Amino acid sequence: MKLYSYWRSQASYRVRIALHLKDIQAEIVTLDLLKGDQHAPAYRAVNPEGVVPALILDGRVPLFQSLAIVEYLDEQYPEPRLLPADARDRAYVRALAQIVAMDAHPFIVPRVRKYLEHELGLDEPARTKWLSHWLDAGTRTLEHLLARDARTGLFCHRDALTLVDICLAAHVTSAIMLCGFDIGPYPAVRRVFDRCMELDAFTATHPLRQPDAPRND
Ligand SMILES: N[C@@H](CCC(=O)N[C@@H](CS)C(=O)NCC(=O)O)C(=O)O
Repeated sequence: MKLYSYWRSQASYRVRIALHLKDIQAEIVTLDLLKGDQHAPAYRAVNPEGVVPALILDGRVPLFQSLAIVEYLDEQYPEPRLLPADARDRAYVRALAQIVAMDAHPFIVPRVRKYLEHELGLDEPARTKWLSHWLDAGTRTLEHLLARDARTGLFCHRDALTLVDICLAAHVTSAIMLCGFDIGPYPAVRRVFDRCMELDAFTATHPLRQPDAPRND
């Protein structure tokens, strides 16, 4: 199995966490999104959208879109399960996951940041303001939902880790790395994030532990 990834990519981090939770070994192939490796014809042949992650399983058509990949892994490798057994609970977990992955994350990806800079001429402070705004919007919504729902437990949905915790942790990690985001005002989100970060699956696959992460030496 081969995972195309970029160290700081929130979507790649989601898949790395799921692979680790399910004890699946995958070769990590890194692309430099800031240099434009995602646009190289060889990678476009893997994922015509020109984004990571993409997962190659067996030489057949690759899998792409992180939530689709995580759900595929969950179906093929059921333990530990990442979606609840009850249909209504599954819908809730998917809904929270999608608030992060589909409503907040698209605003902060490199191609959008590049467009703001080169096409709209926004300077760095304005771009950081943009990032903070959308990262905050996603976090605030999650906080509201977690605070009001009786199903909130040690994790977002009761006491077992699910897809939404993966999305929450990757989102908060991006927010901290991209704009020093303070999750202090969001106690429910912070509690789940801290709990996730006690687990190997989240720390061993952390962006800063990736082979393409910047080195401090
Ligand atoms: N919804 C997609 C998002 C994929 C995506 O936008 N990935 C970013 C990195 S997190 C990327 O590769 N961006 C390349 C670019 O913006 O040029 C998923 O969840 O897989």
